[in-house]
Amino acid sequence: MKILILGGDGYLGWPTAMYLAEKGNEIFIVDNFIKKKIESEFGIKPLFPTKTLQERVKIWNSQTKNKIKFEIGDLLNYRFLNGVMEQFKPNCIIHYAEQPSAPYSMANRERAVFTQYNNVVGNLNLLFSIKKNCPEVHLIKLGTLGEYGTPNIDIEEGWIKINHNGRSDRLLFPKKPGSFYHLSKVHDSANIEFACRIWNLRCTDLNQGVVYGITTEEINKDFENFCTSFHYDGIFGTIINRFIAQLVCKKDLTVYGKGTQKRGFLNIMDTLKCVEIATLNPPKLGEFRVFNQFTEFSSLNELANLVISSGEEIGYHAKKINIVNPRIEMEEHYYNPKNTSLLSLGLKPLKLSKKEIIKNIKFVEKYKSNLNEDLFKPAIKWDLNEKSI
Ligand code: USQ
Repeated sequence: MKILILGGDGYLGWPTAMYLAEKGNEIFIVDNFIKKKIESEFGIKPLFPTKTLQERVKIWNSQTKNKIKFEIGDLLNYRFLNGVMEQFKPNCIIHYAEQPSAPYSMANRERAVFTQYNNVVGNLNLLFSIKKNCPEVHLIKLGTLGEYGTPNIDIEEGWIKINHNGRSDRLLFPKKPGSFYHLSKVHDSANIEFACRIWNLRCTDLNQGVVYGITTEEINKDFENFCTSFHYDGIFGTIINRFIAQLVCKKDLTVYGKGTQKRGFLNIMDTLKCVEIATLNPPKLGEFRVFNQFTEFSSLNELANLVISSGEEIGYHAKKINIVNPRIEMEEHYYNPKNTSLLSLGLKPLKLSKKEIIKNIKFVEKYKSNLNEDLFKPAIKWDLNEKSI
């Protein structure tokens, strides 16, 4: 397949590019380096020193017959996007190219507006460009499980049948997201569903949980050259990766609030498998298909306890601390999201185990001197103060 990977420099985009190239697909990456710009704004860096995209692609192409191409550019630049589509003519597009941080989107008005403008308009440009250049392409869009929030009913995969006053319909599942970032993905989903309905486009929207992990088979081949951007800070760092970094620094694991919040999560290697499964099983033209992409769910306290007990096996004595929640989110709630679609298409999930956590602790230990403890504090509060408005 000819696969265009938008956001191919990121934590997930780069490993996806290598993984799908290794499977024999022709890969073309686009990225605008917005994450690097935000890193500089906040003075944060990924834990492992990553090579530039240009260097990584050059090294990858010198070592394998499955070459990767790339172009630096922005989805907000419609002319650029059309140029890529005309030149590459993809039959599959994987769209990761969005501002991915919930805290960033909650920092102030400017960053909330930027997040929604960047994500929603970039995605709209993509839909128009698909309609113009390749209406049969399979769009695989990275959405988030956080689009649903924590409703007091089971969470279906994107759609729900509703009976109301004696009539029934199949409607998009109601959304109750928890940040302006998560909202940007809700708006994307609505726009894509509309485009599938009126223009006969086809899309798989992957509502993904919180990803953890450091390595994939391709990264393992040459860690120093191919590692991806692992974050542990309060802007881009996701919870399990943060807990592991905190443990290695012998700091308390920062559980926000009561820690009874439940979240779905998955290993970075399962992200790649899920995306691959989607590429191999495209929906029909006109179909807007939604998969909930996570393999397990549990409470934040349970996650912290698992990281602590894993650390104990190799001599760490960490504890968790329930700090005042910087976010506004439900802490005690019902949670039952469904995830049967990817399983029925053959996903064999990796489980979060002590062994897996210890493996990741050992990677982080090697780069311990790069860890900046100041970045463990939650960077942003959801309850804006006047200055930030
Ligand atoms: N949390 C802590 N302690 C921390 C960091 C986070 O208790 O040190 C809590 C948060 O309050 C939240 C949960 O952990 O309840 C998850 O937070 P997160 O920062 O790991 O993840 P989140 O901001 O929700 O966003 C991440 C990705 C995003 C993706 C999303 C999936 O950054 O791109 O869309 O996970 S989901 O959470 O299902 O929406």
